[in-house]
Amino acid sequence: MAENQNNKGLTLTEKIIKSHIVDGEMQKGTEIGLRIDQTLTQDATGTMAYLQFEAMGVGQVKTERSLAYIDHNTLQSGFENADDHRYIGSVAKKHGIWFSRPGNGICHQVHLERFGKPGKTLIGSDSHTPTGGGIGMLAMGAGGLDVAVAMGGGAYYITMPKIVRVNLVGQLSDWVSAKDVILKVLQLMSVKGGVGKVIEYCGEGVKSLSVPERATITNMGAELGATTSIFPSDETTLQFLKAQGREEDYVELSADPDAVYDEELTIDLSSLVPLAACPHMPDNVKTVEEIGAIKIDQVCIGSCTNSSLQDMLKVAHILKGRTVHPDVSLSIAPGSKQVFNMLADCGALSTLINAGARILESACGPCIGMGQSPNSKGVSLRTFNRNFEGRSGTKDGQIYLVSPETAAVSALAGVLTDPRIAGDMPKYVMPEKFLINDNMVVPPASPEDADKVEVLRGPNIKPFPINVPLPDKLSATVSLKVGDNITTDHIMPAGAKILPLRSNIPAISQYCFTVCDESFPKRAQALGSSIIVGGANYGQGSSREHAALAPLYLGVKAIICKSFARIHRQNLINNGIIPLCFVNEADYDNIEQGDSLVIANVRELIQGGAEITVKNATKGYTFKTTCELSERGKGMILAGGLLNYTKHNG
Ligand code: MIC
Ligand code: SF4
Repeated sequence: MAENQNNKGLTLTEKIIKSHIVDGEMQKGTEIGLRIDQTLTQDATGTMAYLQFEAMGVGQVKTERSLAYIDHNTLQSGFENADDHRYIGSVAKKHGIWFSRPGNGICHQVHLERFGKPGKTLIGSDSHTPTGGGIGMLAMGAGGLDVAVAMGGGAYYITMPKIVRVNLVGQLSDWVSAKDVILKVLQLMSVKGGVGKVIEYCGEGVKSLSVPERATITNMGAELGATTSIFPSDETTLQFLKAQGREEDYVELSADPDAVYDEELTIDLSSLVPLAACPHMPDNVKTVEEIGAIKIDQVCIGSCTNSSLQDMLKVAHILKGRTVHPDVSLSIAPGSKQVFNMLADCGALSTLINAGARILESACGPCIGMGQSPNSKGVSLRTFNRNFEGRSGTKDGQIYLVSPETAAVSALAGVLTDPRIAGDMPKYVMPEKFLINDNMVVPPASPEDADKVEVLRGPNIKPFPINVPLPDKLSATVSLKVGDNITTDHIMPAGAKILPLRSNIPAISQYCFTVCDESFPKRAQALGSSIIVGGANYGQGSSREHAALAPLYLGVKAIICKSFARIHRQNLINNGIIPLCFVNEADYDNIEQGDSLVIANVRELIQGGAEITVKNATKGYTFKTTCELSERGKGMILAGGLLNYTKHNG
């Protein structure tokens, strides 16, 4: 193993990779294939993942445990979402997948509580799958097709990451919490600072953080663009597993003392203060004090980042005996049925209701624009992880990402408030045992009975587009030019109106890029074959494959940009859309929408792996691009995507 020839110790990430590697070598920057122990899907990406899984013709899943969660599209304002839930429930039953029913909670929260295991690998068709890093898993977000392949027993491919050691020292002060830690990391590293890296948390400070607090940090590590984030599995992990009645899942895990890291960062927890990510990027971080007492219209508490029992108990204690400010609408969504039930049993739910909180079901809800959109220009404080423009459902909504403490204290004050002014931090006691009842997780049929299970498809479920092999020459017009940090929420917006179309690519594609340019879908379709030009970190954010499938349906053949976000780039490759990067970033400035671009011998150039010359036929000049691909990646682009590739390569 190249990186450790001197018998140097291993990082925790390397240890888990070493025990799961099935293809390639642990050499930084090269592609490696990992055996995947567990998979998860959610409903907004799940229908596509299962349609793709069905298309692969695999019978029973080959993983140790696969789960299908329903948590995103829970607002049923038409038949579509309910049909999708039914489809996922039936397909799960047939193929050996456990089904977490609507109402059971947000996939990442439930998975942490009930199924995550230290030392295991997990991929999920959701970018916040790294939540599992809080319990010492190597947990990564992936496209639905990658999850389908893993369910079928195939390896999951990543670039062997660089590993960053974040050394935590000291201890958090009262009113400062895990959310402030990850906001600090985002401020230091930015939304593209984690690309190609795993963030490993170490040091004395780790001990003071509970598993749900660690999970808040690894969850929002997705916003760094990181492959994943991970904490060691220690005494605290054991306590958590014991409380969940799962101590048999415990293994102690940590990095070797002499492990070698690529980068190091120290954060003194004692020096942290309450922070907030200002509109419209999770790395636009300032101290709450610095932002000042801006008037707020809404507060939302929940999401996979901050919806644990610990978060909810804190909030209940802060709100106890008080009333939410008259100008503020406060909504609270407990992260799981377990959390909800326990809040009810201990009386904290009554405290929240009494204070005027609008209690929502255990689901993603407002985080994905499924209701609770703020008023126009409304200022909304949210304990969530993303504040991209328009994601809340209100285009001019001003979303600030904060901790539960800041959210609760501000909800009472009516203005953004540094919670440290609220006096002593109310004390809450975490129970030793959680309430365990997995009655909302439906087991799959036995393999013998699988044939008898009928897969129920509603009329909303349409076949997904499959690309064709790459031709020798590519001639296409630039249908759109966008700037830096384009998110998948720009490419394929979500929200209550559009999400029900997740199983219907022809219909959902009519919303593709409409946040940036209303006329894009019609124009791209009319062109028949086109190219999108982007800036740096193109495709950051969600794992949604729809951000590749909709452009594919509209005839997009290639993206040329300054750099890509990891999961989106893989989704493009999986669907045979060529991901090209400018060699000279200055060439970005010369291209305009409407320019006609030509790549002669594109197949040969992709195969050869050298620089790819693009001719701008409209302006009469050429420029160079790169398309760094593994042999497997090249195969996928040439074949027109992963499904075609596997058909021909077994
Ligand atoms: C998100 O937070 O953006 C989502 C919705 O959970 C997505 C998945 C999706 O688009 O369905 C994610 O993070 O991958
Ligand atoms: Fe759901 Fe929001 Fe978490 Fe995505 S970030 S999984 S939408 S709660």
